Amino acid sequence: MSDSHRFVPLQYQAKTGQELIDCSAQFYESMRQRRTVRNFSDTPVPLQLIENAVAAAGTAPSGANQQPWHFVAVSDADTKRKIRVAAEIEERELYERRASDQWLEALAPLGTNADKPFLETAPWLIAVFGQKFTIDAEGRKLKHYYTQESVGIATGILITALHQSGLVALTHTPSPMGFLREELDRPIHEKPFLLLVVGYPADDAMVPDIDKKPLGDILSIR
Ligand code: IYR
Repeated sequence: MSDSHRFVPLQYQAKTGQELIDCSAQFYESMRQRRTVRNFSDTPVPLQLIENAVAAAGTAPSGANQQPWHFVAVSDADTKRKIRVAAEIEERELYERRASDQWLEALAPLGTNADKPFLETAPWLIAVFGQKFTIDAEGRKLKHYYTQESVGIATGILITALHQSGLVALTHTPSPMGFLREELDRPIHEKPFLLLVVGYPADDAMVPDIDKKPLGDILSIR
C-alpha cells in the first residue's frame, strides 16, 4: 500500500447494553430542546465556542473527503450591518413580490417578515459556503463531488454543536444570497449555502408553537 493510501486502526469507543440506550436517549432528549430562535441577546459569545463548533462541523463526512466548505464567522458590527442591509433588500423583494401566496401561507406560522434586526443584535453570524470545485496550484479546476450533501451534513453538525454549547441559532436563508460572497470577499467558486445567526436568546425570546412529526411518520421499519 502506498503512503498516500495509508490506513490506520479505527479508534472506536465501544459502549454496551444499557449505556448505549441511555446515551442515545439522552442525546435525543437534548436535541428535542433545540429551537430555532429569532430573538437574540447582544451578550458577547467567546470566539472559542464558535471555533469549537466550526471544528466539529469540519469533522463531517464529505464526498471523497474533499471537505467542500468554508465558514466565515462575523462579529464585526460594520460587517453585520452591511449584511443586514443587503439581506433586508432581498427579503423585502421576497415578501412583497417574489414569494407565491402558497409560500407565504407556509411561512405564516413562523411569524417572519422582511425585517432582520437579529443580523445586528446577535453577536455572531456564521456564513456557510459550499465549493463546487477548487482551484489547484496550477490554476486547474478540480471538481468536488456531492457538495450540497456534504455542506448540508456539516451544517447539521454545526447547528448541533452550537446547541450542545448552550447557544441558540437561526438557520437563515436570505434569498438570493449572492451578496454574502461579495460582502465577505469569498472567491467566485464558493456559493453561499446559508447564514447561521448565533448567540444567546433574549430574556423574553418567544418561539412559534410548532411540533416535530412523530417518529411513526418519519421512520418505517421493515
Ligand atoms: N428567507 C425568508 C423567508 C423564509 C423562508 C423559509 I422556507 C423559512 O423557513 C423561513 C423564512 C426569511 O428568512 O424570512
